[in-house]
Amino acid sequence: MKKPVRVAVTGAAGQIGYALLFRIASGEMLGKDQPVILQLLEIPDEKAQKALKGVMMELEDCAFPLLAGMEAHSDAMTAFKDTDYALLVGARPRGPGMERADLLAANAQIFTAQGKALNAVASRNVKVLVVGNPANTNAYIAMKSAPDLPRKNFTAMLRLDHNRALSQIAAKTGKPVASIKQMAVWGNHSPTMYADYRFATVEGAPVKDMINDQVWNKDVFLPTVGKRGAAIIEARGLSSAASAANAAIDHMRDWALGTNGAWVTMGVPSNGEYGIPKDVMFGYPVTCEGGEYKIVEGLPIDEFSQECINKTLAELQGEQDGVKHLL
Ligand code: NAX
Repeated sequence: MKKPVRVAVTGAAGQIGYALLFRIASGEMLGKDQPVILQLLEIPDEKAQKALKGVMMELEDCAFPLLAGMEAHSDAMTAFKDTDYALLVGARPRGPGMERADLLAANAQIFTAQGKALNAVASRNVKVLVVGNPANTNAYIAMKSAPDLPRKNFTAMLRLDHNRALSQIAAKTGKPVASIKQMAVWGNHSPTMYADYRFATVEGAPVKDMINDQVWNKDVFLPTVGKRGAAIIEARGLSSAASAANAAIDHMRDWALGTNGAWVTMGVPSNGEYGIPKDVMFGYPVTCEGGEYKIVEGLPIDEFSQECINKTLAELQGEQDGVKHLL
């Protein structure tokens, strides 16, 4: 059996946490031969800490053979100690009457503190995934607050958008979702994201030839993927949780264990690829190998795609500008 690794999860008593922790503990994220120690962070609030204890009781009751330890924390400085993986799920939701600037500022406070804590106490190789919204900007803030850790350790979750795009293409083409390769999602985890199936194939055949309908792309596909989160809230009365947790598992598993050449989407700090300014936390198609991701480079960007990329980039830069004074 391998040596246990430490996995920190914030917002552990929330609804995504509830869909996530059991799958991490069962080995679905890091492999069925990898024991894990869960380091769970919740706000100090008595109700949240009590709810966290309840989740931990259930985790105990699963008697997971891979769960080598479990801790409850209310301080990031202890929760992130020596952690190898950090899934930052907890964030401040938009309250009634809250302006966008207030939301950005409230989250900037959380992710500055958590970035600093990671910088101070986490493993130097920690892999960080930010799920809490606005995910890209929160990941950017955490990265900027952790100057002693490599920038590439910080990522944001675009995988739910990627998976949503795959399932829409599967439905449209009538092909199994597993047969669709080379999907890409560019930009921000928001309705401005650009899901791009121009390079996608099914059993080697180009998806765009199978669909060949730019009106469907623009008027149906992109809005369906972009507004899927709102559609789930409308239908379920609650925001996506199981699918978000599933995407977080996919993201971390692929980053840690590799994709065997397959493309997945991750929000990662730009090094200037595709003209995106350095450090912008941008959704890119990537492949993963040996615990490292690599942006797929050299893809042609046509006029429509460039417009979409410019729009999502402008939104991200607006968010980034909104928190600049707080960093
Ligand atoms: P919940 O409100 O159910 O749970 C969030 C939990 O985080 C709460 O228990 C809260 O006490 C805790 N929390 C808040 N601030 C914290 C802090 N500073 N440290 C530790 N814990 C803290 O929300 P849930 O549905 O689980 O969603 C969590 C976040 O994921 C939200 O920000 C949500 O917007 C975001 N999402 C991101 C997605 C993505 O694709 N990137 C998709 C799903 C989801 O909407």
